[in-house]
Amino acid sequence: MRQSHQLPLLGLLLFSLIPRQQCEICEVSKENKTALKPLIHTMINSNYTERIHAANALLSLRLCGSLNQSQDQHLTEQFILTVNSTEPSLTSGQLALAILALGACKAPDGMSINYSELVKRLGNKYKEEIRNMDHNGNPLTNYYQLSLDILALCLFNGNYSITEVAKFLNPENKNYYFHGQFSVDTGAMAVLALTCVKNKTRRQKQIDKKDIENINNYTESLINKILSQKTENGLLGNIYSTGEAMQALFVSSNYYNKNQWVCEKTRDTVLTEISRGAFRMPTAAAQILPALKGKTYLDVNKDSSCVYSSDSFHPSTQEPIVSVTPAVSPSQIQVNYSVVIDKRKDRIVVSVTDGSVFLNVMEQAQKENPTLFRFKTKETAWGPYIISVQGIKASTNDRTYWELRSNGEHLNQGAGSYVVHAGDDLEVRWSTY
Ligand code: CBY
Repeated sequence: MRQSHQLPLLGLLLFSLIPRQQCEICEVSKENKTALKPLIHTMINSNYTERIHAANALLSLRLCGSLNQSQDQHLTEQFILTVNSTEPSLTSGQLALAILALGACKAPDGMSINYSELVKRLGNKYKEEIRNMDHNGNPLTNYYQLSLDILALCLFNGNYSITEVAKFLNPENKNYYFHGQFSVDTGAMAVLALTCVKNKTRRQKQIDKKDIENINNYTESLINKILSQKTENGLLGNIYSTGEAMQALFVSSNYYNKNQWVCEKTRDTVLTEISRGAFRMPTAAAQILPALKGKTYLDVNKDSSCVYSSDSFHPSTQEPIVSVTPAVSPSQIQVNYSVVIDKRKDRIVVSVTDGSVFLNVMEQAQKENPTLFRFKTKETAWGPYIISVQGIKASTNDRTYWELRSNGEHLNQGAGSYVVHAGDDLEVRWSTY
């Protein structure tokens, strides 16, 4: 054989010898892309109670190239202003998400963002989390946010100790569990953080081998825990943890076998849930979209040019995600509502309009008996969070909270989203996680 003929063959041989990471990414096909439009529409057109709560949506939209250039510019500029003005009161995870959103990609006219200043501030907030860990074994917020911090510090060259990461993100730590149940959302975010740290250490020389070994073992164990929460229809944990769990699985395909996860099954169940309206909440939409577009938070890169969409979404031209309810006056339904503290149960039957959410029931009960049913909320990216009932306040340090239950079951939605049904037995229960 002449040399010129041998060359392509040699190339092919060499290529087949390169150890490839078999990347399991089951992006939604071109034909199915319209199925994702309601998600994008929800994120762009939602009214966020505080602009910082749009961080997740901005990150997702920019990462997926779902905005056109002027929308990107407008939203990003507004967001910079918000971050700068509210920074002292942001939690570490909120700031980390904001940095990821702003630095998701590089806008053409390079809006001036002082990353190093923001990253320095994040480093300080992260240190406070660690200080609290050392103090009572819990971070100031939670492990989901701690992982977001490490991820942002890793992607944006901030300061963190690899040994500390390897110490805290041990999968046996209680902070991965709520009521003894592994939190898939938390595990997924930790896998993304650990993967970033591991990829980065490959390029550094003086790294303790033991740390790398721990990081590898932890990633493998977390992936197993995530896969053990796979449901029959392919969801990972529940519908709201599936998106980020998919991202974790995308970046860790070396840690599981092909037969352990059929990505297409998960994707198809998610697509069905989109059409049923499960992602009406903008943060829910934001957390599922990247995986459906084959993206992960590790694709955040402030030096890589943004990709823009030619579609433009305007409130007036797009169909709303929720089917419009008929214009007949809604009927009243009755539900049972109780506040449970240990063995004590204060119960009331309230009447609310059909289609009401858990929060409306709590408001009605409070109106009828403020002594027993008074409560306070705080706004979060997932809607209202119940911080206190009868003056008893949830505490991160004590791992206590007000748990929402319906008909004896733990709810997968917050008070502002869960739609109640006639005859429901609703409960807020003083719980320890
Ligand atoms: N985000 C965070 O800091 C939140 C991290 C998170 C793991 C989050 C879920 C996952 C995510 N993708 O964002 C989380 N929940 C946490 C850490 C917590 C704890 C908050 C306190 C703390 N230490 O920071 C706590 C107390 C265990 C908790 N969640 C409680 C609740 C209940 C809230 C009830 C109330 N008092 O208002 C509730 C409603 C469960 C219940 N039945 O009581 C709850 N969480 C739910 C349902 C959820 C899901 C929301 C889904 C939805 N459609 O509304 C969730 C996505 C989420 C938000 N919690 Co928590 C988990 C899921 O079901 N997949 C970072 C920040 C920057 O945004």
